[in-house]
Amino acid sequence: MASDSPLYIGFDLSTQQLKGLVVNSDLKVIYVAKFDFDADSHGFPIKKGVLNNEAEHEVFAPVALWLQALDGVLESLRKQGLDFRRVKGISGAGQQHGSVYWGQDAEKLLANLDPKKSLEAQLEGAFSHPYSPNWQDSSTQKECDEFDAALGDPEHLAQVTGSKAHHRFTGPQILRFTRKHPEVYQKTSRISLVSSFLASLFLGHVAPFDISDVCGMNLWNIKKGVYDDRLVQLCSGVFEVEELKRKLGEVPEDGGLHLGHVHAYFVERFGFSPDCTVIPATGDNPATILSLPLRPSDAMVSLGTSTTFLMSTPSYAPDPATHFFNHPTTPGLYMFMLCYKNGGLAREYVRDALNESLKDTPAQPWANFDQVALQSPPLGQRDSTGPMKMGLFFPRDEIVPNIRKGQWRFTYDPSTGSLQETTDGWTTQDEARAIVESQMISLRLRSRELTQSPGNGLPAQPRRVYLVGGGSKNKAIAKIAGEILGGVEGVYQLDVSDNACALGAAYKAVWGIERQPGQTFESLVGQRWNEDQFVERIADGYQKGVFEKYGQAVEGFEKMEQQVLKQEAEKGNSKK
Ligand code: XUL
Repeated sequence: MASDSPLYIGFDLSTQQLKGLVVNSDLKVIYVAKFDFDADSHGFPIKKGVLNNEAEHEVFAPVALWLQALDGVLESLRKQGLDFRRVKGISGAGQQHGSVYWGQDAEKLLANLDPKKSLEAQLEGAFSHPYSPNWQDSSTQKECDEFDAALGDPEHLAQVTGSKAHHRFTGPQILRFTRKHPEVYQKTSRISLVSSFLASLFLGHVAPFDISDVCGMNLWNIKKGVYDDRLVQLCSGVFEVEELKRKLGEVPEDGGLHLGHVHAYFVERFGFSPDCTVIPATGDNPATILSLPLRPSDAMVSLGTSTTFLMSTPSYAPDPATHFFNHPTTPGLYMFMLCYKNGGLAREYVRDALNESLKDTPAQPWANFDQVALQSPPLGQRDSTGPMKMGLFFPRDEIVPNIRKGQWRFTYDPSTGSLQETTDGWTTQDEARAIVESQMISLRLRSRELTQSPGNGLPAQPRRVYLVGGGSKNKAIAKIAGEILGGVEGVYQLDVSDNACALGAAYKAVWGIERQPGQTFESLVGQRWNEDQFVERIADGYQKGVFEKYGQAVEGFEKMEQQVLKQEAEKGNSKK
């Protein structure tokens, strides 16, 4: 490619770092720069990127830290030799739900940025509040109860906004803010999400919310495409509704909209071209589904400390246990998300118990786990009509379903539908397979209404299953994922290390600038994406017979969850 060909930057402002990733029009990564908040920042007493006030269950991040990080990432790209003149578009991915409170002088300070100074040196005074509540915050139980009640119950709130009330969601956070800091709230001129905050810095004025990220607030009526007046009324607390509406601002529908050119600050300080255009930054999860041309009916499973499941789908079928967001680029599509609290840790506990029972400390701790999981028959069934073993394994409180931490083991007889809570016959060996099955069956149960038959008389299932994150390297997990979730084209590992969000953001910038009129993201990225470079087929998906057997197990699993939830409620262990 010519040395003056266009480049695009995708930023990823996440919990523990800011990353800037530069791609060309062919989607090839040219530069990556990182600023690790704990390791590279100075002046902030943070741990893992955040501060805690345990007494009130608050988790929050200093906004000035992010300014320092952006100064750092841009400097690092300059040092690596990036010719900023070639950058035609900028977009970003922000950790979802966090909010930034701008003060009365914000617009003036943003408009008059001085290229001789760093962003941190001149924008500290732009905020009415120095901190941004973080998605790990859980201080808003009271406000969540009010949000859930506002439309009748959690089901109705989920119908309208795509999710029931969650501690981290921005609406309940803002309501608590009006109560805890009423004077500061009044002095707040605008409220940004982390994503729109990032876009604001480049634009030199406060950017609107992104059409997908706005769905993480419990305020946006997804079907109507407007704020829900009843929820904005609740969220404004004792203050005027119109005042809050002004602080929130408009929400443009087009995820590829040209918000404006970069501010002169970036032109003069770094040598950006004056016509470099800012495209709306979105949330980190919506950006993740843009890291490849994910088609409706493809599923992405992120196997990290917690499990996240993402799908692009034309169906809108909200439920209090799941999330729906507007798709970040494609009107008429939605992003479906399951966000578990448990995942990797639960698998590690079983792995360690297994190695201990085998009196083995293998150099590769997963080797025995994989071997045992693969040797065990599906659902621990000794013969095709025997009882199925299944369980729930939650070392942490879980939200899908909403239940305290704990372990429950059952056997299920699919021929009679009978379910029995018992540890009889369970061995540590059985658990290696059972833990992975439990996680995958839960995903299948909750996504089954969204999948379609791929034709040829095959049952409804995803077209492809993409695995990302640490657990995707594990062969046994990939194989069991394929057996349970299906996937006519197979199970793939998406190998973009931990760059998925930043890549998705960079691709969004490419699409925003280079799309033909009416051209979708999927079409543009689909034409340019080099599959061999990023994905590898690592396991079979749909296998006739096994998939259907797990279909029976899904029925038993659903019953098992209901029974456990009922038992816990009766014991008074129900969890908010
Ligand atoms: C999603 C969520 C997290 C954050 C940070 O609802 O809270 O995934 O987006 O990554």
